Amino acid sequence: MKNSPVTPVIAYIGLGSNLAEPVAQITSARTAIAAIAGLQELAFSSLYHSLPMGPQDQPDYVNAVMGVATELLPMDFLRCLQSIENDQGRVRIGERWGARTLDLDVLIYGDQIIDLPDLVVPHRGVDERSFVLYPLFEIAPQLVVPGKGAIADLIAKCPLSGLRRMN
Ligand code: A4P
Ligand code: MG
Repeated sequence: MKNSPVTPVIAYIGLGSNLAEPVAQITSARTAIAAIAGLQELAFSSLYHSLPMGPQDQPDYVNAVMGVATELLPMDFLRCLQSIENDQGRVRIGERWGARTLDLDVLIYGDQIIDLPDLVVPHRGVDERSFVLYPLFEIAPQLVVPGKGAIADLIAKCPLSGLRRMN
């Protein structure tokens, strides 16, 4: 019997970095993500300079959002992204929202709402963080965020809070 073909799901990944040359971190993460088997890059936003959310005694961030089509199941998708974080020197020192070389968040996975101990999708705060919403809107202006509403409506309520497009 033949395996039935898997229908790819459109997913969005949030990329963030504020240590060890953030622009280079984001650029090499993009290359590593695009090389994952069973995944294809569809879109990549501009890079954005953002002020830190959380502890203020840390450098400013560079953020971006990538759109992909993927055949990976949600937990496999998360594990692949975490191994890229680890490859790029991510150290988890326990401080919530502390500085990091690379953070990769599963923002959206198709129209799914996932609430597992290790994976919550849409990602918490996706509807109120300027450094997520503006790059997401740039590459997917018609998107409806599952359970949250049209991105155009979400962005209308979200101040830039110091966010600046870099390129
Ligand atoms: N996890 C659950 N759902 C997800 C998901 N959708 N995507 C779990 C990725 N991970 C998810 O993450 C902690 C745990 O979340 C993981 O074990 C995973 O199973 P982490 O990457 O180890 O830690 P974290 O990123 O510090 O925690 P958290 O609460 O996810 O933080 P956020 O929401 O990622 O925020 N300021 C600016 N300007 N720009 C930023 O990008 N990022 C953060 C981190 C703080 N301040 C920032 C930025
Ligand atoms: Mg995170």
